Amino acid sequence: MMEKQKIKEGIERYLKVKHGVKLKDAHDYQIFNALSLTVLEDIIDNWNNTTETYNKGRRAYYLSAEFLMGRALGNNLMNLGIYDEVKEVLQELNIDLNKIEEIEEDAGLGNGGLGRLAACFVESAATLNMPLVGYGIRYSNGLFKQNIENGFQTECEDTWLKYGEAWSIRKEDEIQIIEYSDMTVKAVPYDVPIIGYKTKNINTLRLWQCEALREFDFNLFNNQQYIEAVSARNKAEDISRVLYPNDTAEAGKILRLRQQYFFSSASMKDIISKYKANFGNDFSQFAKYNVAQLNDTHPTISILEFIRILVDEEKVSFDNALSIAKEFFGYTNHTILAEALEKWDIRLIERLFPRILQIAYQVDYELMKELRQKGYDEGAIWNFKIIANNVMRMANLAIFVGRAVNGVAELHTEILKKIELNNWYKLYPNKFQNKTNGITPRRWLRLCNSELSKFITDLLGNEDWVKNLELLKGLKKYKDDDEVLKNLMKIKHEKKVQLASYIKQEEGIEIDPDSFFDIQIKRLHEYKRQLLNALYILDLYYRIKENPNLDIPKTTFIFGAKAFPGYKRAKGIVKFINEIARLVDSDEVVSKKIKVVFVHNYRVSYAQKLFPGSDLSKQISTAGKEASGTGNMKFMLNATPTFGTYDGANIEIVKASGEENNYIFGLRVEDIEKIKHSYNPKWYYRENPSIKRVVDALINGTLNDGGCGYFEDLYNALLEERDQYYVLADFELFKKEEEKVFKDYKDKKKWAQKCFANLCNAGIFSSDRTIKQYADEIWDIKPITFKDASI
Ligand code: 26Q
Repeated sequence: MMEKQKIKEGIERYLKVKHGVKLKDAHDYQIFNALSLTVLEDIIDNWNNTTETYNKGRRAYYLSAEFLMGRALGNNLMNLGIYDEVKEVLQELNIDLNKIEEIEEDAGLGNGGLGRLAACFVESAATLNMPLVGYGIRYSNGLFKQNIENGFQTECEDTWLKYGEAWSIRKEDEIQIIEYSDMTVKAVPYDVPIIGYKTKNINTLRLWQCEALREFDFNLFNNQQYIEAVSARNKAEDISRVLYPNDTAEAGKILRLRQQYFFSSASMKDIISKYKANFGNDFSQFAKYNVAQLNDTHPTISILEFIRILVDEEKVSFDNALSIAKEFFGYTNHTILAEALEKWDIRLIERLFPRILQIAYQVDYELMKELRQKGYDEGAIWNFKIIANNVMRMANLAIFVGRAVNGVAELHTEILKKIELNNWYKLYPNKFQNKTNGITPRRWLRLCNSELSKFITDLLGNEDWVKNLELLKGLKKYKDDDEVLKNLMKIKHEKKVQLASYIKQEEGIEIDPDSFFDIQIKRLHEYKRQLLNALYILDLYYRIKENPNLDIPKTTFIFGAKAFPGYKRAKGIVKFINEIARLVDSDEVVSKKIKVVFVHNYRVSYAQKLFPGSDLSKQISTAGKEASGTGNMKFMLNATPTFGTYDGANIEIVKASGEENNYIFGLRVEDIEKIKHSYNPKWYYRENPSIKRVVDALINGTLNDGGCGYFEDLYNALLEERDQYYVLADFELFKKEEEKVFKDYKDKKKWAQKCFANLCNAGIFSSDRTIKQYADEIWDIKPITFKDASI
């Protein structure tokens, strides 16, 4: 534990040496930096000891193109158990810790669920003392910043490093050299400490930054060819310059492929060189000490790079290299759609790294050999092939080589086994596993909702639940206790007041904390069906106009979502929601009953304010499309019922907390399976006047997209393109279910009990549970602390 005096001295010292200022003249960002460095300094010994200890035993690596970390300071102080001390020290210096936390830029190095999952996983692994190292890319620009202008989404770059970044250490002496056929670059590791909750172990997230071998070409510069002189440097820096802002596979961008190879190659070289340093050149022991998890197919080229290094540089035979790889890699799938699986044009691969393509052919040959031996005919083999139709199918590579293949929720894994990857499942039934996602209770409850955390701790008598979330079950005995339920709802109200004031500050919009907060926050996608929610709200608008006394609680509908900049239809939906917001506001009667807010630039730090201040969690994806969802778990953990389809982890949420405490509606996977060939949205449009009214609003001038064609496109998506996501088919069911919500909400006690039941049963969605399952069932790693080891 750090003493207060030490913290104070540290801040003053770092203000002096890093910023050249005295405390009284320091800006908030300088105080942020100085405080962060003070804490970092204090943990370095533990960090190095942890690394040394992990180096000696079996370790797992989490390879991920994305780590959506959000802010570090608050979480680190809390996990170290010094949050209150630091708060007091700053108070004595007349500084508000909260303000210092708020100036930290989010590390937005991810798109959404997959990236945030990686962040939760490394935190859980640290908390559990699990020897797990994260490997990723240090993008100089994270996911774009979103603005809303006149209802339209606009984007600009996310320069999160602009004030420097306090929480990582550049490891100049552990640079790796990465070779493409047309360029050679440096991969510079930046190590981020991953601080677990109340443990001395400090884990590592190693992010690679791409740099040129040389700063500039001196001769060109002397010739006054200034642009040419730095062009190689720029080309190198381009590789880790920006995170691609799409969260589904988008066809062949060469720079994206360079990025994938860049961090895959750097990570493989790093792992192999550490192995050699610790255990020598005998690779027969490699898989005993190392296991790597591929977070989707984005790092899958690691498999080929690994084999290449072993064969070409370490003189291991190809057969041996392949069998080591088969023990070394595991693969997690996060997508259901077959067409979203990553494929790379082999001409691109050949152009950038021809040797990798040769290796891929060799691996493919081994696969075919095995299939032929097992009696598969050539037609069947075609579907398994790694290289076919001039593309490399990354999932096939990952499944063939992987020691395990896992989905991220029960339904998702079932769909993989029965449908999408059925051919593979029949070939390797034992490879397939389920690992239902989880979230870290530290960030998603203890940090973002200290009020609810205190309530829990007071009832349970201690804070053990933070590390053992199943202990929340112990709250169940209070499920009928009026006092407890009242306190829970008091806290919820307090968090809604805080959220309302944040929204006022960020959006300039006033919302009523006494209204019902109905929230949908996630990436914008057609399959997630923000459009269904929006059409419902528009219908509600018409119904209130018809009947100003419509019996509903005053409701605030909140949306937060970034649309991929090139995804026109998603951007149309953003505009549509904002136009509905405007329409509602412009009506004196309706605006007394409902309000629509689209918060801009939804991100981790915003999420930490939204989940605690929610009354209803909207999870309304087309059944079978959402692999898991993790936002749904964050609502649940903050005592908020789910309003959702029977999809992804919603199913497990409802199983854990009871159908009666949530709102499940809509077509299920098997219903959709039955109607998919005969589905006719025009029938719904003709037969249901409410549907007709809201769909027509898209084209009859009620709502205006400024003539850009967005709304007509949405209209066509629903009626002319056969409503791929069954929006109209689920409309009436949605409406009935929301009516049920409004009715139930009237009974305050019963509502509180639903909230409470969700909290009590959220334990299984801790990412600690998920990580333990990966550790036991795939990685075969065990917790280890450095005091146990001889160092
Ligand atoms: C691939 C190739 C080229 C360009 C981009 C991509 C790409 C990038 C990001 C493809 C997919 C992603 C991200 C996917 C994602 O976030 N999936 C979500 O993963 C969560 C964690 O498992 C699940 O809870 C969500 O259901 C799933 O949608």
